[in-house]
Amino acid sequence: MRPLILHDYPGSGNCYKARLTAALLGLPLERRVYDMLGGKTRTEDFLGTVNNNGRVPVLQVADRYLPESNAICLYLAEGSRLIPADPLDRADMYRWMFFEQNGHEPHIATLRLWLGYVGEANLSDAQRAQVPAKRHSGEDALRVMNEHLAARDWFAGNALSLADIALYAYTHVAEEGGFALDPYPHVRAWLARIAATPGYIALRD
Ligand SMILES: N[C@@H](CCC(=O)N[C@@H](CS)C(=O)NCC(=O)O)C(=O)O
Repeated sequence: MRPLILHDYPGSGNCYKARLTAALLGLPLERRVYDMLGGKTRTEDFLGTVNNNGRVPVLQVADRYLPESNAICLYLAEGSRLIPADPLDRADMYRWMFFEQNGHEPHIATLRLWLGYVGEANLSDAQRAQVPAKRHSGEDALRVMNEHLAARDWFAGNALSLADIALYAYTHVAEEGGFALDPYPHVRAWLARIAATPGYIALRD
């Protein structure tokens, strides 16, 4: 495989998805770290070369740049055990990856960023007004996950897949956004299963 460069921010769960996928598959990644909170993913150079959407992660393969965490994971894991062979299981994996981007990350990751990194005192009035709705939607996502995991160990098929990696990234640090995980025992057991997987790396490794 050609050298893989990850344009990265260490505290980002989206970037961590790519690092965790690569680690579980034993793929070497070269990291280029940006001071995201200092605006370094919004410079003219970054926007013109790496991602005109101003965000990380971006995977660079030779002179091509691939943004979007879940697309990066799919590229890294192509043909591997992290993508179910059965078409319906594979579709189920996509389903949870889409859920993660649509029904989980916008609430749980955003509250983690606002409350854990930016700080409540520094939020704009518009951001502060959105906190209760994001709290409600994030708790609903955790409920949906907990119910799904009541009868199974993994989100899709019967082994760890990219669906688990995508959902793990911000669930395991949801408490940094003020989400208590106590009411979700099946989610907590699943988090422990992932952390015990050979090759696992922590977010801040
Ligand atoms: N849907 C994208 C979201 C990427 C994203 O929001 N990245 C954040 C870090 S987690 C970022 O780079 N923010 C910088 C900014 O908005 O200026 C993905 O899954 O990769």
